[in-house]
Amino acid sequence: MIARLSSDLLLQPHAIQSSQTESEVIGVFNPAAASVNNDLFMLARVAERPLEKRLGSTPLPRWTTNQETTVDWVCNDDLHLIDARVVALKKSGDRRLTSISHFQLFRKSKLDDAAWEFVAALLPEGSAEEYGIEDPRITKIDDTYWITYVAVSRSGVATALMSSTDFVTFHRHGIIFASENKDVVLFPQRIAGAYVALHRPNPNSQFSSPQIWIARSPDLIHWGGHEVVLGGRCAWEGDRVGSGTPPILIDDGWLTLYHGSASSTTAGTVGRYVAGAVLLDRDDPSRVLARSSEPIMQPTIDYETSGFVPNVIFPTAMLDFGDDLHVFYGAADTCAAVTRFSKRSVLDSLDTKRLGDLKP
Ligand code: MAN
Repeated sequence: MIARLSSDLLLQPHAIQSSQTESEVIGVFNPAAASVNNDLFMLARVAERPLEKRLGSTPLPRWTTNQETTVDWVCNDDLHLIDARVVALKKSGDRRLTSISHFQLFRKSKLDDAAWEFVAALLPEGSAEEYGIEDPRITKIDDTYWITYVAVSRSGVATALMSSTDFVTFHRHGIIFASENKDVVLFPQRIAGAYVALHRPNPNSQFSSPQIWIARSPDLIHWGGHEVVLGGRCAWEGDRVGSGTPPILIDDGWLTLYHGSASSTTAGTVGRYVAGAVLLDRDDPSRVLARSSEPIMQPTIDYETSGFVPNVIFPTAMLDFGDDLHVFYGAADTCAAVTRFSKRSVLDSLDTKRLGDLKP
């Protein structure tokens, strides 16, 4: 771990308005962030669950085409609890989420210490977003803010794209990486003439450690040129890895944070999520120049160690303030928080001998 210069809680569920009268907000977390002139914008995932309780049954929410949630009540005997987030239906084996997420946009001036103010809610749309939208990441390319996000439905977990030039109007561009694929982050400029993304094609390949891949596109919609970039071979990233923060270009190359999780040793719980850093070659970002051998950030503060999913640090944005980096992240799938690191300390922590770890 490296020293944090500061850590601040930004948003907590009790202060967030639910999108539905009959739901309660249980999390506001995994926030995308962007610096726009004198303002900071944060687009956070808001998770809600139905307020109504019925003895012996579990409410499983989903969006309808009428832009509201409906609830499927399933008898507890017909379910397996996977963890706090997910259940499996015994009959079909299909999985469902116990909460449903949408996005809320917040704004704050950089010039004063005022609180984050609510701007707008963005709700799921269409059947590919039936079980909600999750984990947005923002990358500015030329004059447009591109937002990759996870779309969850009965067809699985896919990544969709939306864009905005003003944070007032948002355009949806549909699915860009089909199920199972999430944790997609875009580079802020074309490299060798192509748009570039890091993505995570499947949670656990049966042939390898979990992996982060790279892809290229002529238009941000059609993706190809896929290559593996890194695998998670250490215990702290041995169960899952996924890109976290859209890469930033610094003197040494592309710097990006990713999350890694360890397998859980207790049934019904989620393994611990921590953050690692990786430096990629400026001209060929499929080349790892250095990366963390140990996590740079682990859950230690109470709002990171306890919450809806305890012991989760999920980095989703990194803003470059010269000597300092501000890392925005979800804490315990409950709150949005920010930590400040010195850029030097992150770079000094990277292991130049640890590359992609792709060999068997
Ligand atoms: C998955 C997703 C994330 C969540 C982490 C930790 O990767 O559901 O949104 O933050 O797990 O629970």
